[in-house]
Amino acid sequence: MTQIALTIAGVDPSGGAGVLADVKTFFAFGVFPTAAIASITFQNTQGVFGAEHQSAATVREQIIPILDDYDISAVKTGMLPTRAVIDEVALIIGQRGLRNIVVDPVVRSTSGFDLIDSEALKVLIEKLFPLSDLITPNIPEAERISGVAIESRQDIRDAALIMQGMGAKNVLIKGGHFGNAERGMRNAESGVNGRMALDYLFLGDEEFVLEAEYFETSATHGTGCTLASAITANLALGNDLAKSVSIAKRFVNEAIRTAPMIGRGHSPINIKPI
Ligand code: PXL
Repeated sequence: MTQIALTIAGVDPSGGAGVLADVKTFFAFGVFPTAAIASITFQNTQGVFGAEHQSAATVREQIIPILDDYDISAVKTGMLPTRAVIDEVALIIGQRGLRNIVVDPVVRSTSGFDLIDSEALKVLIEKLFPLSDLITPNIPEAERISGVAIESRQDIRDAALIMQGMGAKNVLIKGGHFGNAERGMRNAESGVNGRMALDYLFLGDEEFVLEAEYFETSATHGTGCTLASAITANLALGNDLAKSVSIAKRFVNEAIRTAPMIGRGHSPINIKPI
C-alpha cells in the first residue's frame, strides 16, 4: 500500500534544502510526497537573501484539501516562519489527529539568515513540541532553545532534558556542528572520538549515540531537512523511531559522501533512491 507523507516547510528554489529536499527524500524511500509551502525563500548555495512568508490562511488552504483526500501517515515540519503559521499548523495537527510528527525546529540558515522570528520560536516550542514524536535540533538550535551552551556530552544531555521538559517526548540532537575548527578539542573534552559524525538520540529516558563516518566537506546544504524528512518517510513506512533515525542517518551520510559538488557555496547533497 502506498504511504503518503506531508511536509510543511519553506521552499529553497535552488533545490538544496526545504520542501524540494523533503520531496526528493520522500520519493527516495518510495513514500508519496505531499507538501504545503510556509515560506518562499530566495537563496542559492551561497546564502539566503530573503523570504516571502505565507499566511496562516494560505497554509491552511494548502493543507486541508490534502487531508480531506489522502490518509497521511507522517508529517514533517521545517521552516515555519511566523507565530500565525505555527498556531495554524498546531491547530490542524491537533484537530485532525495527525500522527508521526517530526518537528525540525529550523531557526537560522548556515549563512546566518533568520528563518523564524524569536516570538515564533516560543510558540513553536509551546504548541508543536507537545504534538511531536521527535524534534531534530542541531547544536546551535538546541543551544538557542534550551539556553545551554553546548561544549560537552553532558551539556547535550542537559539540553535534551530541558527540551523534554518543554514537551518534546523524543529528541535528536545532531552533532554535525561540532565539525568546526574546535571540534577535535571540544570532542576530546567530552570524551568523544573527534573523527566521527555523532548524533544524540533521547527516546524518553533512554539515550543512544549514533555514529557515522565524518566527512570534511562543504557539501552540507540541506542535511538537516533531509535527515528529518528521511525519518518521517520511515515512520510513514511503519518503522519505529529508533530504526527510522538510524536508517535516515545512513541515508544522509551517503548523500553527503556522494554530493554532486554543484554551486559556488555549500553544495546540496545527493538525495537518491535507496
Ligand atoms: O536547513 C534549514 C532550512 C530549512 N528550510 C529552508 C531553508 C533552510 C536553510 O537555508 O532555506 C527553506
